[in-house]
Amino acid sequence: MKKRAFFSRFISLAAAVFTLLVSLSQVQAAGGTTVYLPLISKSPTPGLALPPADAASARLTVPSGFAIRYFTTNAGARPRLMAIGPDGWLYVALFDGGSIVRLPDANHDGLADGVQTVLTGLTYPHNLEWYAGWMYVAEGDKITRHKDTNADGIYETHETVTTNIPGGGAHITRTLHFGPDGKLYVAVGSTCNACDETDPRRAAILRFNPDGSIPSDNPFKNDADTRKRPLWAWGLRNSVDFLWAPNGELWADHNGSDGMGDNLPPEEIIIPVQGNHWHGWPACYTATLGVNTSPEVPAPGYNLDCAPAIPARFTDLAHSAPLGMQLGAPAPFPAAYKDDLFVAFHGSWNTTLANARDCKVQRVLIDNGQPVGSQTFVNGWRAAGETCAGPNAFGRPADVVTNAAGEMFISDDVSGAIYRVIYVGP
Ligand SMILES: [Ca+2]
Ligand SMILES: [Ca+2]
Ligand SMILES: [Ca+2]
Repeated sequence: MKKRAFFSRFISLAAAVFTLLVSLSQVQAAGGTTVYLPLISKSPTPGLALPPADAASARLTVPSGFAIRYFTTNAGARPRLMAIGPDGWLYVALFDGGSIVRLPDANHDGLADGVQTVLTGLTYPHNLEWYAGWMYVAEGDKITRHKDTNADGIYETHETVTTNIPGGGAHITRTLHFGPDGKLYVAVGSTCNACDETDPRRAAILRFNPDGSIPSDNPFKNDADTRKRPLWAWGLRNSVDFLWAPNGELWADHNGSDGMGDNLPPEEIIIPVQGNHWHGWPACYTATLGVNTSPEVPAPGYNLDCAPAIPARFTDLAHSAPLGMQLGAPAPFPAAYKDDLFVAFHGSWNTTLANARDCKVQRVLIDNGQPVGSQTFVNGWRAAGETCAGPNAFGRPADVVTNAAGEMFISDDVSGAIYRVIYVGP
């Protein structure tokens, strides 16, 4: 399920359980046991708890009125994409740890109470999402789903959804999300920097039924090559994250090719993905920086007609490396942020220092449902005189999510930290 759908569902849930909170709290006090309360602040009007200043707040910059702190300094081995669970708590995929962890904040002090492992034995889990009572996990070469059958918080029932996902190659992360059509979409990056792929599932977004079967309206559902049957959209070199905009469009980001210098191609931040269409890579790219309305142009060494390629609608500087995305940040974030897109930029590793791209969280301003510009939201991980891959980096953002209470979480797949950003006032 899409993150935003969780929010609207959680808002209803939060309202429904609000009157139960007092009795739940009493149960917790009397029994001395851990009760996972819904995520509603206990702090005085109306703000969320702000922990004391720490190394993260000393180092990282946020816009005026916001504050950032560690939520945890160590979530585990290589945290990547995150999701807010049906219980309201933050869940994180540990790519190198092979596990999913939960970080509750039951005492609402703005700090994770601990790191609870809820699922282990996974192979390169990169993200997770709930659908119809199952936690779906995108592993390196398959999609699996898991259930907490006895409601103890541990996911002990496991099923393989599909193995029709290629593993390995230059891009080894896989990302899944459920669309508003109830279908399971899976992004698979390219095997290479720039090449003509032989496996139709590479540099593509695939589409399955929730049980892993092929939807009857997939464009290649009867193809003799069974690998091609889940193919939905292609020409996407490495769409590390994607989501659905309120107008129903599928928006994917995409990490552009290397080897074209520091400034080409612009990173495609919002690609309005269309099923049964090509999106340019490797032969074409979107050349405009920022808001784009032009067709794609040929990449060096190619002279294909780029007119059929679906261009990006919004781009940012080459080598920014957009990863996880979040659309929307509810109050107490100011209303101006409500509809905006937040993107974790991993930053550059192979640019010249003069053109080093910061590892940061970027805010793409959305007006009337469309991107109109972008600005830095959180920055400061990169060390002076280095790229983001340098040895002195403070870390490197991999994903950003917000919950219904207006808390933003940022995962850091280098330091292992999770940060929390809240709005504290003008
Ligand atoms: Ca806490
Ligand atoms: Ca269980
Ligand atoms: Ca493109």
